[in-house]
Amino acid sequence: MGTPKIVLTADRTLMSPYRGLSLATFFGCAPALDPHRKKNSFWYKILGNQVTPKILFDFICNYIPHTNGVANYAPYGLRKLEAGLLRDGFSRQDVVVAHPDHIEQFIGPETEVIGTYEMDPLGMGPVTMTFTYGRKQISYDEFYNTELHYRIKAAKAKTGSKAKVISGASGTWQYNYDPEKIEEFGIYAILEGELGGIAPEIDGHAGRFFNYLINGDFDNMDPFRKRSDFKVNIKEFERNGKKIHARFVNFWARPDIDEIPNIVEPSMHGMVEVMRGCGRGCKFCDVTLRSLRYYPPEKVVQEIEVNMKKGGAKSAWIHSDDIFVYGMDPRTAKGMEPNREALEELFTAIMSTGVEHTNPTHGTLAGAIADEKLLPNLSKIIKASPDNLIGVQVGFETGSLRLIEKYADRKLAPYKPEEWHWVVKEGVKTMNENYWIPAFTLIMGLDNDETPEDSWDSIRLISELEQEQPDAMFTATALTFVPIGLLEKSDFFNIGNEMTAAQLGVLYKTWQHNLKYGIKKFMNRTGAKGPRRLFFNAIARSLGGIPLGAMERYARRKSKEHERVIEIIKAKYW
Ligand code: B12
Ligand code: SF4
Repeated sequence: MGTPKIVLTADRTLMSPYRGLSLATFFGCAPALDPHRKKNSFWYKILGNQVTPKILFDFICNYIPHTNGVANYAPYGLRKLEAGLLRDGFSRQDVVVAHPDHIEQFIGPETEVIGTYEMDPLGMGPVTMTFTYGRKQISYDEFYNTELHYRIKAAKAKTGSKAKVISGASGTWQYNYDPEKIEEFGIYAILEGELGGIAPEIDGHAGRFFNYLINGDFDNMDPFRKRSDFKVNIKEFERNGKKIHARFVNFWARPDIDEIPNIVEPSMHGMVEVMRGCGRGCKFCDVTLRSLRYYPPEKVVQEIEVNMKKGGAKSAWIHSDDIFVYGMDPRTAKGMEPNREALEELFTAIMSTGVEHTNPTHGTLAGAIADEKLLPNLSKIIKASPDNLIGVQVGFETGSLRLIEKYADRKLAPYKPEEWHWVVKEGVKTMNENYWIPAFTLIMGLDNDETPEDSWDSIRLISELEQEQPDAMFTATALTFVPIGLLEKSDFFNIGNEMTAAQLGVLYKTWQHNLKYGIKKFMNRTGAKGPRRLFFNAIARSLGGIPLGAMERYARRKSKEHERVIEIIKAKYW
């Protein structure tokens, strides 16, 4: 292949199977470099500026395979864009989804546009901000996104290519906070939505958008064009006394299901969508801003078949912002009661493809328990068992009834905010009984409105779960608040400077829980007994104990109150 008109790609952190370890897919959020590390420190002598050793990161974040530089798998959203372009008149020779490590071979004088899929380009996502103390360190997401843009820039310079670089997908809002990067990376334009961070759905207009780009229509486009179209917004930023101008293309659309093309090449991790939007309306969430639509089971099956036939997929990762909303008619289901028949039909169709395993990306606890037959029936269909556990990401958010009512009351529907603790406990029990394992996320510093009492509510709720259900299987990850969704005008929660003693307690409690759960799971997996068991136990404890030890040292440095919180947790909530 020569140099096609349109080159699409994503950085290494989004183009890796992470050796098949599902939790490792978030490893890109880990800190790569600490620019402030003191040169005379112990760690500087060992690792220089590196925080997570690059050799370890690059081993776990192994590149996807490629065929002559063409990526064999790509992020699902990028596959949608590719499919939209092919549908809208571009030929296969015109469009390539390039492997990031071979990007140079596709960039030349004939290249018109280079499109990058960016989920966390500057390391400002919630997981990343937690791991890098609020971007005081540089994450691998940012590191490899920067590397990709530098490679693109160098390849353009080498070949004299005038290709326009366009950044798309959910993370592009981050450039508003660090606009110098737009110039540094040589980005022509940023595609962004009109509200709350989430990317505009380009499915129905892929061809038109790229034709505008190729024809130079965005160079001087009238910013007052009619609303249904793309609008160019030349934003002005001031940084260190210098004015920066950058081109943003704003767009918002709600494509009907038949305007959303099916992927034609395999997606990363065998992921396929079954719905868009969620409808529960949590204020801190951006995906709920996409309106609710469901894929019919046949469309889901067609995409899974692409992943199976062309990508050798044996499992289907079902993208749903809340799977238990699938098929629901919000006009009639006032209490968000799940549509069991629609869900059964969906999962029956998914299993009919012959996949060995399937699991949804996200679900809610309230949805899981609102119909007592739902989870048992679904588990039967998808053959869930102790050897086929169903992992799902679930929002725990907070143990505070005040905060849950204020920011996420419909997350609990059909239950009431005062029933939240019961919903959490019942949800974990029901999920576990049916072999589902929730991976909980909590929000630290929600809208900068979290009091110490709210944090203690979270600590107590996790502890009660552990006491009342000692065999419960779940993980809990506390993430810092990032202003997206309806709270986009709020400030970031600055974990590096603003973490209260009680918030440190939440972080400590969640790590401590994961350590206990992780060891238990590991022991069950290895089936180790006797001295081997003791040996593995010691290794797991010392590795898992590293973050706990770091937090204890942090507490000692910080204040007596921080130390006291850790002591209380150890004495009362261990
Ligand atoms: C799957 C997924 C992942 C997978 C990605 C696997 C992979 N390699 O593909 C994993 C688990 C690794 C992951 C990690 C992270 N994720 Co994620 N992830 C998702 C999820 C669930 C689905 C993404 C998806 O495919 N959506 C469906 C497609 C169709 O939508 P889309 O991607 O936006 O694509 C459309 C448009 O953006 C556009 N488009 C796509 N690409 C391009 C490119 C160009 C050039 C153009 C012009 C247009 C364009 O066309 C598509 C069709 O309309 C979303 C939730 C969601 N509802 O989207 C969160 C989501 C994108 N993730 C999010 C975040 C923050 C992260 C992390 C930073 C972790 C965290 N929570 O802090 C990391 C960052 C990873 C990294 N290395 O950069 C947030 C982003 C929020 C925001 N607005 O910033 C989301 C929205 C979840 C949420 N609400 O918190 N994630
Ligand atoms: S339930 Fe989840 S996806 Fe739905 S609005 Fe709330 S946080 Fe967003």
